[in-house]
Amino acid sequence: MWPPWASLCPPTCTHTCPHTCSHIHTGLAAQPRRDPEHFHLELELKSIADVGLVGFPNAGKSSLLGQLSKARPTVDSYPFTTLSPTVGQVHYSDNKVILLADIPGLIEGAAVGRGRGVEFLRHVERTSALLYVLDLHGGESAGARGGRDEDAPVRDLEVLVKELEGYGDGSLREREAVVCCNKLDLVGALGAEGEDEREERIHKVSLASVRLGLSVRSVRGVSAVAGIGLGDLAMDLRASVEESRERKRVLMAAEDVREKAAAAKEEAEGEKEWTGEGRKPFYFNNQKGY
Ligand SMILES: Nc1nc2c(ncn2[C@@H]2O[C@H](COP(=O)(O)OP(=O)(O)OP(=O)(O)O)[C@@H](O)[C@H]2O)c(=O)[nH]1
Ligand SMILES: [Mg+2]
Repeated sequence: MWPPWASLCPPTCTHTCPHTCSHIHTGLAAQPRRDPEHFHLELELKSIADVGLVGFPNAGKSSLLGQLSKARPTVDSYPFTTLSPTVGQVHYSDNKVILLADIPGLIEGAAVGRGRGVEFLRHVERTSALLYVLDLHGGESAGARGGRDEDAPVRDLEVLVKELEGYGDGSLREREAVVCCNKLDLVGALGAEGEDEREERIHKVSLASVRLGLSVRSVRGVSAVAGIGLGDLAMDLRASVEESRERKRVLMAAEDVREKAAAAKEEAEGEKEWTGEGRKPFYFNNQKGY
């Protein structure tokens, strides 16, 4: 509505200044009521979670969400079991809570419209951190090679990062992250014998995350089904979220200081400019020109 202060006068007010009346009068004649304006608004729903789980179909995202929180998303051995985002709460012993969002699996080309995952990337847009979920046993790309492929998790990570880079302004790629190598129970021989193989695969993923320049807090080997490494993973997620929030808080404080300094400078320059007689004019709401 124009002018912005006209709403201070009730619609029945016909006074012009100078006058006295009980309501706050703005010094202008009351403006005639205008017809209401009509808008077409398109609202987009975005989940607000602290951590977003991203990974290929079948990597075990929903299984992890189910283990870390009380959420019970559908888990099955076929790809694209999850068709809509699910948010779960992770509770810590000191009563802190963080929210995890499980989204449908991403596939190569998601950023240009393949699969359904990209539709849901908007749900992780506003998260503080990402959890990359990789299938350490084979990974999605292992299928074409007839089963186990020790380099598949690295390739999966590369593809995921490329897809995040291609989404929106590409800032998801820079987000604070934890990489989780799931299905550890299926890699190598059972017990200590298979330890070297498991470590080697996780090491390869760690090297890849450094090479890709991700802001990775840790690379963890876990098993959602066997319950291996989940406590450490939960602690890493919390640390990532807290660090990311702290960084945001510092950036906002710095921005605030910059804005205040700019306003003070502008005001000082305004003082200098005023060469007229008497008091400097008062600008309503700092808006020159009214
Ligand atoms: N052995 C083993 N199997 C696992 C593990 N985590 C998940 N799985 C199995 O992997 C399959 C896929 O798990 P989901 O949790 O549905 O995978 P997802 O990433 O949510 O899959 P989409 O919803 O299709 O994207 C299921 O059969 C799980 O039981 C694990 O740590 N070890
Ligand atoms: Mg799922």
